[in-house]
Amino acid sequence: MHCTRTVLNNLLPLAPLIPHAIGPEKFATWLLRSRSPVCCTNVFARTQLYSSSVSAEPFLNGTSSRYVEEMYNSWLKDPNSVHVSWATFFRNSSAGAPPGRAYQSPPSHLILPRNQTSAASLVPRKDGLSSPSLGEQNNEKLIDDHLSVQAIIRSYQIRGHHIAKLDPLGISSVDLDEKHPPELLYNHYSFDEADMDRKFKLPSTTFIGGKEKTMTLREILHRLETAYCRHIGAEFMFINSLEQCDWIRYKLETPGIMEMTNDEKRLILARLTRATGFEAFLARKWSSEKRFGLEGCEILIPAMKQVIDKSTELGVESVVMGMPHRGRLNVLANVCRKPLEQIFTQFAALEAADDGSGDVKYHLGTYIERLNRVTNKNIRLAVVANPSHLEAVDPVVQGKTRAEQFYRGDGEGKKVMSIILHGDAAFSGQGVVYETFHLSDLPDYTTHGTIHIVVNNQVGFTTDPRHSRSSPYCTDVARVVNAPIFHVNSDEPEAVMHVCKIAAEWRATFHKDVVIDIVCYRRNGHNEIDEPMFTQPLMYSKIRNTKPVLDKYAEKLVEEFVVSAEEVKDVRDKYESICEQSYQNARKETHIKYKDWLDSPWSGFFEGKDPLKVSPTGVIEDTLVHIGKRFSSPPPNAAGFVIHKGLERILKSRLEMVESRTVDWALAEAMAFGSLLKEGVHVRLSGQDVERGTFSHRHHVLHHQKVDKATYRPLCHLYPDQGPYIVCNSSLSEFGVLGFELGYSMTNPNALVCWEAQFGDFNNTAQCIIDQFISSGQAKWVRQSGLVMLQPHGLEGMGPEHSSARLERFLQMSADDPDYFPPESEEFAIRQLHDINWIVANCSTPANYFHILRRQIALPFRKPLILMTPKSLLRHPEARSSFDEMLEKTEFQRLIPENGIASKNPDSIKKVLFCSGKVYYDLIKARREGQLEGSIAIARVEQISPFPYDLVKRECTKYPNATLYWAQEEHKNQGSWTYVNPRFNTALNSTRDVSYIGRPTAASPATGSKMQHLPALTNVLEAINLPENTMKLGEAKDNAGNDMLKMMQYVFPIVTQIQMEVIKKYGFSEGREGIVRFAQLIRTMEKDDAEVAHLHAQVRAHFLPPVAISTEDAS
Ligand SMILES: Cc1ncc(C[n+]2csc(CCOP(=O)(O)OP(=O)(O)O)c2C)c(N)n1
Ligand SMILES: [Mg+2]
Repeated sequence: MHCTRTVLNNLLPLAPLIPHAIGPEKFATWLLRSRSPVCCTNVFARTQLYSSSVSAEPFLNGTSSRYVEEMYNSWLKDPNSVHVSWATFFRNSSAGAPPGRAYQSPPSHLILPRNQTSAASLVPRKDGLSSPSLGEQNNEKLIDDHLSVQAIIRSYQIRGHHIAKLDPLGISSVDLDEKHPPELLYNHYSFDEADMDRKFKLPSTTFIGGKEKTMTLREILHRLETAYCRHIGAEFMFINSLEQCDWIRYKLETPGIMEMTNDEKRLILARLTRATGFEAFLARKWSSEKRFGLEGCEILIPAMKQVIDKSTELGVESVVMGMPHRGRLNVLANVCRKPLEQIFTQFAALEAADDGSGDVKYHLGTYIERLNRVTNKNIRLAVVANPSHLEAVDPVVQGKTRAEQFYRGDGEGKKVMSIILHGDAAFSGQGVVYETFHLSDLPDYTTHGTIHIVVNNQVGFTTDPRHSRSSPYCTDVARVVNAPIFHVNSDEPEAVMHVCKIAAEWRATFHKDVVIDIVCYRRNGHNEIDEPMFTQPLMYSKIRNTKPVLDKYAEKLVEEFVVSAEEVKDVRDKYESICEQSYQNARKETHIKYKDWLDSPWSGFFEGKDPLKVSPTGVIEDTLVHIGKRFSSPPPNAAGFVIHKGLERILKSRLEMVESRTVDWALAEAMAFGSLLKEGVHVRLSGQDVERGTFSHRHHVLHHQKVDKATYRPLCHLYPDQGPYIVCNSSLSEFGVLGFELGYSMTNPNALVCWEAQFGDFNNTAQCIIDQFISSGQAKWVRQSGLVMLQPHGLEGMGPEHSSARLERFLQMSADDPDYFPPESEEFAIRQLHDINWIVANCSTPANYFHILRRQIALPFRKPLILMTPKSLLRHPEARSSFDEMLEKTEFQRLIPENGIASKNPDSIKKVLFCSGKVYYDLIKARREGQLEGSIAIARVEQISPFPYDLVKRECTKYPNATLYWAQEEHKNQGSWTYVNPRFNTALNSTRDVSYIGRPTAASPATGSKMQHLPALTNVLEAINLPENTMKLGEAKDNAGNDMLKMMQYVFPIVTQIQMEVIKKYGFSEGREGIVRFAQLIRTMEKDDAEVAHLHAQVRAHFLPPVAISTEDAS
């Protein structure tokens, strides 16, 4: 490359001098104008320049330098690979030939290598005969001109969009750049007026000629302008596929390709009339209501209809759409054909006939099945309900689309497709757009191409594009996935229809994303009651003087004699009377029905079901054994499948567990999935690294150690007629992927759809999906979802960011009333679940995990499940369950009561500790170590929300003499405490108090170091002992049996000395446990910290020699 540059640099002074007097101007335009006498002077000047010595090699200008570079590289590899004239040139140039001397014309009788055409032969003579050998000068110009024609064509294909007339207002630059790209300027090339009528052979990279192979330069430029610089600006030359580039070039360049029949034009007019009439009608009837109207982009409606018509014609049967506020009602009315009555009742402030809190009208979804009149085919149209949060619906739409494709067996996306609409500011501003694009080509997430339509009104609320994005176009984000982008002027309806047609065909052909950027304007303020002149005065002065597109287009068609003025009026009047009739009907309505706005109806799912009956979740032992064995085995009949040694051990220990009728966490999960698959339920598990499991515990995909990409998924091979199992590692996105899985879960209730966070902490980057969709979706949109969020949670000294799934946030968003104890009955649990917005749980046993997963499907309705899942418990020897806890007649335990020694003699129990999740194992260990099993009862609240009031009350009642505690490992302002505290009071009718045991409040979820983590945990555990069970120092022995008092005597002077600095800092107490922990800590301290090293030396000298304290706990 260095060499290439050197050669090129040598040659740069040789580039032709430019007649600057003409000023920057489009090349084509200039050439066309250059016939005038004024331009002749300049042409003359150029001609003179050609004869000067410095321009002896004029083909070496900036535009062709890349071409030259490629040729040079190619020549370096093989001198015969380039034309002999180039070979001579490079040879001479490399040998140091002075400027102007490097090029020598080849002998005319030269036999050319295969596939190589003489440049001279490309240029037909003016008389139409092929050109004979030209003289040396002519040859030079020939090459130059040939390169120039190629370069011009390519420049228009690449950069023509920059000067296309895209803005209907004609005031701003859609790509934020006023400049004309130099390669589209006349002075970039070496032609003059005399060349304009010369004919050139067209290269294979263009279709502008149609059937013609040669064309005059004038016509070439004209056709390029028509294809690339009128009202469509196409960006596609970055796509890494010649086939795809050619496909687009063909669709844009072929002469006459944009022509439309009169019928097609009339259809556009009719659709525009409806789009315009709808907004006008709403504006008249409800002038002060916000509706985020489409005025200024009414063409969106015919555009969407065109996409749908074409796609239906190409085989699509179902379209899932997502869109923001702008024009939403119009889309529902005129694209989906939602009954106008239902839309109009939304303006009437009526009471709702069904449950839920509802949403503003421009957020609601819909689902319609209807006949497409153009294609005469049935089509389903769904618009997914969405919150205010712009673009958040994008991944949800994709997940829903993917699921529909899955259930229809539409593996290539031929029958189901998605269309997503965007605003210009949101499209470039919101990161989830990027996250969604990155799902577009992943095997388990692709929807096989989405059509994105941007309503680019060149403003976002009050902010100009120049202040809202750094990229030239608002659509640049789509370039990352090689999606072609078509910018189009909204006031040119036929151009818009043309790109819509191309987009639909592109998707059907390549099954990849495509973007239509409708460059339009916003006739009103951000909404109808907003004043735009405050902030965009010039733009809005222009808008005031801009005719609506309907008027412009109608005038055009009248002029073309396609329609008469009377017909235009007639169509308008007709639509007006349709609206009026629906308005009158709507006025008779007394209620609105949220169900009318459901985007994903589950027909047949609820019918005939007892809403208070849960199917059993226990299974027969044979099922457990069968699944367990399959899950523990390499592929059957595949002896050659080489498994990693470590995995062999894991499989072996799994099998041993099955044989001993026990399960650990991973096995329980596999059994839950497997048993649902057996019942024909589809199971999908998605998230970062879920196939193996972040903690290397799951291993749902076994990898052949010798054959690349050869894998085996045991859970896909359990039963011949089982439900499909999908486990898929996702892109590194939470917002996008969680949204996707939510959408997936909405499509069919007979699927267990699980998303697993890498660590629970990371769910916060998906907070929008959690807040706007998962916790509130049913209330706002009567839409249910049984999505499971698996979230590794627990403070294990791994630092602040791998510790807490922020249980407290989920609990705070739970909608159960802390002051209401529902009536106790057989149906207590199911009624609670029925009424809650989601379930929040933190299971402590594999069996309970098994049951709660299965219960998701056993419920007669669907609720999201937010599950804190363990990390250390995945391998904890005590975190095991027996098959007995999973068999028929067993079920999910909302609360696991104390069932050890303490439960046998409840009256003598002094303390009852309630807890949830992993801390249970720390508590029982401390209780065991303190030999307190007979005096402390420990109960586990497994389902935290909805709160098991009945079971908590029962457990407390059982221990009338005990003090009640809530123990948690999370800090006091985190975890469950603030949620459970008032609910305990309600459960106990405020007759008994519940005290808190745990860490103090903190800003960060967990400490950054193990050194601080362990003592803090110790504090939690110590609280069990205090106050009644504090050991006397004199009685205490450490693990090695050393007398603690003696130890204290050794250590005390130092302890006193360092107490302020360290002990207090790390929260040690002087109890036995505290001393032991302190000693352990000292042993594990980093010695390279000066303060610690000093401390270490002192303590070691006085304290450690006589005692041997187990460090087991500190590991
Ligand atoms: C995530 C998010 N941030 C901010 C807003 C507030 N907001 C509503 S509309 C809007 C402007 C959107 O501009 P654009 O995407 O160009 O759409 P337009 O309204 O112009 O159609 C803003 C900032 C929002 N709804 N969502
Ligand atoms: Mg906008």
